[in-house]
Amino acid sequence: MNLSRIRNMLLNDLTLKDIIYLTEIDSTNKYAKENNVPGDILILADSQTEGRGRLDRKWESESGKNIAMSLVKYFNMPVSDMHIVNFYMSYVIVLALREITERDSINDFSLKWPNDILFKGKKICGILTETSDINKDSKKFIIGIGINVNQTNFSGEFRYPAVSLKNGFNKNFSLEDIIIACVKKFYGEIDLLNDKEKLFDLWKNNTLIIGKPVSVKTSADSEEIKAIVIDVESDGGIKVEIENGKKFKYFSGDVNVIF
Ligand code: BT5
Repeated sequence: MNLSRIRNMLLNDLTLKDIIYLTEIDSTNKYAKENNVPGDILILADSQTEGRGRLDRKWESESGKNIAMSLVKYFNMPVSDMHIVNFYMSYVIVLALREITERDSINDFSLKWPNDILFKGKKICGILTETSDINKDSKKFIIGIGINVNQTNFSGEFRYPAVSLKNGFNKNFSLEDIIIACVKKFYGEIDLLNDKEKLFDLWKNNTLIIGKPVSVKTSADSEEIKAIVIDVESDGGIKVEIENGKKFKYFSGDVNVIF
């Protein structure tokens, strides 16, 4: 990885203070936690041996071909707003991926509740946001981002089909360019975090799940519920309607669009 280019582009005019580059690590999020990495630091890894998703699920990624990074950031916000960081991050990554690929259409890159980015309906990026210091005004967020870039085969048994930029565009992409674009968008749009309603409007304008039939799973061992998505609300909940007209709102879990 050309670290000096990333440093030149990101450490001069943003509030980002430093970049930690690791060739191999268990998980960039875990590293940030265990080493008490301070705010405004970006951790990059070529390879993760124990990449994680939510609920201790695995994030699988071939060494050197993809992006695995964690951004540590402090935000002053009430506990009731903490979910917006996750929605913000997924939104800015969609903007960055559209810029890199020069594809503006929602049919290419779109958002799937709560924290996935899809390319033509398949998962290209996952985000794992972990928080600490939640009793303090200034809360610490470790925002972990995995993006499938130049890997072409995904052999894992994924709940949702996986795809990379290389699969979609038939060429290799520069990992450095994508890292730079994502971090620039993150700092560039950051005022959106002060306008929750606007952020959620933008998020909703970039998802294809509203109005679609989905199956909802709220935990690993819960039953799948078939429903239609009615809305994603600014409290982070997804509102769905089941067959008998009853409406439910979920704050965690997964949705799969039923095609
Ligand atoms: C996520 O969780 O999608 C969050 C992934 C976050 C990964 C980053 S990499 C840097 C940082 N350090 C870490 O250790 N993690 C973060 P979730 O929504 O729970 O989805 C996990 C599920 O996605 C798995 O159970 C698989 O089904 C599927 N999956 C695993 N690897 C994938 C991949 N490369 N592409 C698409 N889907 C994948």
